[in-house]
Amino acid sequence: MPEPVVIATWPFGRQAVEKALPLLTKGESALDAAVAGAMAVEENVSIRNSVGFGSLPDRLGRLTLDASVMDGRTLACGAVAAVEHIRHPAALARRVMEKTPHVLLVGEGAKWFALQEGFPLEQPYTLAALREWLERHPDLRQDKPQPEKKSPPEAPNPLPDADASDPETSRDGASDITLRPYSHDTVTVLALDAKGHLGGVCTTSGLAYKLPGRVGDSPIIGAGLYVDDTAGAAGATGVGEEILRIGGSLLIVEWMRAGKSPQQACEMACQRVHAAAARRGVHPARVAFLALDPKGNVGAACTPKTNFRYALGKDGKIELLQAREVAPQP
Ligand code: SD4
Repeated sequence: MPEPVVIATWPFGRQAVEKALPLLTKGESALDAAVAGAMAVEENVSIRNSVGFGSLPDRLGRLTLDASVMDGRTLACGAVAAVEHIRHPAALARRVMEKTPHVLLVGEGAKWFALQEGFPLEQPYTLAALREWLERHPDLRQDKPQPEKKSPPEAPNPLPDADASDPETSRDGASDITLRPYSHDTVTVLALDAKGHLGGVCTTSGLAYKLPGRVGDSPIIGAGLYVDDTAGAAGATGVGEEILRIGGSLLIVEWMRAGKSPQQACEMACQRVHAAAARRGVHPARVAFLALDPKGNVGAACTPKTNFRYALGKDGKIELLQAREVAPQP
């Protein structure tokens, strides 16, 4: 049987790994360990750039959360999107998986279900997060790009972070959405347990300053997360629109099923993101992928300038590793 392994996105994912690894070592299931790890990160309101309560709200100041869970043994999965006032969307997603015949509940319906299940409604805002939200608000920034006068008028600009002085976000060849370091908001946790089963969780507050109602990849099974004992587990972080466009996590799992290593599969997914951006004539956005195969091999890759780091727990040790940046093929 394989040694337990757990990986989680971003340096704050270390908290998830610190929680999950001892549970795996004690023989708990991959799904239980991954959910416990994700909840430890959701719990921490001081990680403003992370997930859950205390993170940066949407354009109008509402904090809405998304999460998904998947069990590699059975392909059982559950998710919630755009849910407010629930501290642990990962636990709620698991409850959707276990207690309903559905996969995804959204908004008020997800909140109603949470109440039925005994989850308390809580106040998700911290003063520190609200202060930062106001200071960095893209609609209030002095240097924000001035809209060109065009007719007919364009749809509301979905660029939360456009910056006229940044060649990547200036109008010429801009990414659709560019993430600033402070708007990283997702922990994806993938675990392999001592019985050889895989489990995964993805939980997020989405992009800071997102348009109200916007949902990214994280609660979409196959985009932000996919887990199958017979092939591997994959998860994503970064600009969800790019991950959704290519069905990132399922794609990686299917490449592993076809014989690619987790590392090769993550790099191929980055190339797919580049190809999709090239077809729209834009710079590739910042995205990152993590993968874990049923033998415990790990892969991680990201698009340029993403500076993606992840936490790995294995053999009783926890490390923070830098993922390989994949440039577009000429
Ligand atoms: C989303 N993928 O909602 C998430 C955000 C994220 O680092 O991962 N930020 O698009």
